[in-house]
Amino acid sequence: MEGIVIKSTGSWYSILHSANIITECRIRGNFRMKGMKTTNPCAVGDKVLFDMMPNESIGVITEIKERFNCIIRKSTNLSKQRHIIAANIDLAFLIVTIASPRTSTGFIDRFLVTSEAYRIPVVILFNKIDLYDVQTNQYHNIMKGIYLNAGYNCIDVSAKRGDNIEEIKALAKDKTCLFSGHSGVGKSALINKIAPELKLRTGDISDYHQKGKHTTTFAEMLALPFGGYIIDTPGIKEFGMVNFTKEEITHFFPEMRAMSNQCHFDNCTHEHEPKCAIKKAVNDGIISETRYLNYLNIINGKEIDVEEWELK
Ligand SMILES: Nc1nc2c(ncn2[C@@H]2O[C@H](COP(=O)(O)OP(=O)(O)OP(=O)(O)O)[C@@H](O)[C@H]2O)c(=O)[nH]1
Ligand SMILES: [Mg+2]
Ligand SMILES: [Zn+2]
Repeated sequence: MEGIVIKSTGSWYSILHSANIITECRIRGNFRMKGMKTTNPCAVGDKVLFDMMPNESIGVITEIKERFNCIIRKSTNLSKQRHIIAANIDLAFLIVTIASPRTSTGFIDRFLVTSEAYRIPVVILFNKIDLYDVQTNQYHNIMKGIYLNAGYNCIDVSAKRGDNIEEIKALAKDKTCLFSGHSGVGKSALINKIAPELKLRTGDISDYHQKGKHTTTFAEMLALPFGGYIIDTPGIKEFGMVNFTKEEITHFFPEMRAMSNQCHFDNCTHEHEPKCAIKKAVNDGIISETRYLNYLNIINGKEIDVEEWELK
């Protein structure tokens, strides 16, 4: 039988198959995707084949069908463990908050680079705009400007007030969408605003000040009443990137990709080479310095976040 993984707890997988039936399945202990060292062999969004256990209502996954994409992270840059967040995604929403909690541009850029690598389009949602004061609003405008300039669609939203929810609905309709971001940014709250009938659990106001508090504990794919699916995920503290080469990483910064063939050297890393078009564009204010500094951190395997610096 064939179905799609809509929830995974690590040991059990909920498989949605014909006529909207959900079957709980196990996966064989020795099951491994060829050449993939990940903590989870199978993720939400995977299309799988499974066999029913004789005389039981549970099944066993026998095969994972080829993915058209998936998004993988390491728990930190230094860790070797890789985790597949979700598979077969049409669109990723990265939920960002300026405060409570604060999202750094380093985190955003590691997420964006990874999504570019797997060819997953990203929309950045700046949530909790109802909480902004003059200072956070100023910071937000600079941050949003940086990502608009890099070519990303950015939308200001408020799960509390309902600002721009219709815009998210229009983008999500008939697609499989991922909702990702730190714990407490309001992923589940936004999904509840998009589809109130889902009644997802959200954190208490006091919770999101506590580090490591996770309200959503497992990734889950949810059907939207107007068509399409949203995958709600547990908040991630750090987005460690899997290893890419320096050349690849330039390619995953769209504003650099567009310009890198103008560098003097074909294999320019845009770090110290003369006649570098990227460095010139940063000096001329065409490419954001914050993005460029994050790029340098990524190619040098550093995990420093720009939030201690001024956004440029
Ligand atoms: N003021 C305000 N609060 C919000 C908004 N969106 C979410 N919250 C609050 O932020 C807290 C966290 O929201 P959740 O939806 O549980 O966050 P989450 O991203 O799903 O968190 P995890 O499941 O832990 O990853 C809750 O107390 C929400 O009520 C918003 O737009 N404005
Ligand atoms: Mg949640
Ligand atoms: Zn260069």
